[in-house]
Amino acid sequence: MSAVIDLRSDTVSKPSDAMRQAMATAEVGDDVFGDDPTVRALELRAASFMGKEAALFVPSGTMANLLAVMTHTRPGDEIVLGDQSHIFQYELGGAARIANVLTHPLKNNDDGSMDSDAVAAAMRQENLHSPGSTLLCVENTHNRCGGAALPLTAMDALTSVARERKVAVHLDGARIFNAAAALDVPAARIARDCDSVSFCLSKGLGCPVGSLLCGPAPFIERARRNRKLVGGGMRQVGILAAAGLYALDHNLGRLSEDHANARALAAGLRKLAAFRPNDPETNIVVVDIQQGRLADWISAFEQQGVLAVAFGPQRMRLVTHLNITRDDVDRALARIASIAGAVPI
Ligand code: TLP
Repeated sequence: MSAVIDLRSDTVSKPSDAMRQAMATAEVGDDVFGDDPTVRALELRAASFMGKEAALFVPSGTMANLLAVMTHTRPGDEIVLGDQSHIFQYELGGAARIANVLTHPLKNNDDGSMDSDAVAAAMRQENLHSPGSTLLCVENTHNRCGGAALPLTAMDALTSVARERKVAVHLDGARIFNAAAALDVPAARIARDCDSVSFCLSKGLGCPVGSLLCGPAPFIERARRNRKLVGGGMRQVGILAAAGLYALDHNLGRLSEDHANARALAAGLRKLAAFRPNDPETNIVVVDIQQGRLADWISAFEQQGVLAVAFGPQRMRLVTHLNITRDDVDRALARIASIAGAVPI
């Protein structure tokens, strides 16, 4: 069979030879002692990209979000977040299990935002009976909302409600550079009024591993202790940080290619009666299945060498990334059309 086209996630992207070369030659030291110059360089770089004072290198986006929740809150507090957010949907309830906070989910709108009046109404003052809300979590781009880039007006409405209530804001910016490319603004503008922001190196940026949590220096120092608490202190990890530095230098400018490829993929799928795809703003295509069963489609795709994941009872997700070319998209569409049995509409 011809080469598999893996659209399950941008996390499947592999480090390039040039990135591996940068990793192999990285200067390293024991980062728990603060001795790794490459990690320090990456943390400075990340903070400056996000317009924050400091940053912390962590193994995963999940750990970055967990540390943000642990560091912004005290056990027994409440956090307000989207019902479709990664923190609520996909992090095994770490906020509740490890940070010991209540999670108060509110409906995510299709554009990934939440209604700011609903957020204001949900936020509670601590009293004898009620926990206090101390953190609002926002996600941009929004994964389950089809990679939507939250408009700045929506970000600003949410951060101003939180500021009025003296509630901190954490932005899960796992794919913030995709949002920045789609909105045509610097990532720092998106994160401007958020107290902390995390982003991932291991998705659209093509690194094998790693995320950064960014925020004020005292917050990052407390997060560093929490990272040690959950076992995330790493040693000669400059080898991984070097991949991050390489990606920030070389892989940001090309994200709009992934977005164009996602649009082409969605346009092709839209011609087949069985599928109703979103209008992707970034690199995530979500497809509502109109005919047949999702599981059957996923295995039929797989037999043709096209990999996708289930993303709801009758919804599939396909993600473009730096190992997917426009030719791969065309090949994937041809393979899908060959099994669709559907007449173009
Ligand atoms: N998302 C993964 C899966 O977990 C769903 C994916 O394939 O998209 N925030 C957001 C918005 C994410 O999409 C993800 C990963 C994370 C956080 C967690 O990052 P990792 O996988 O590094 O823990």
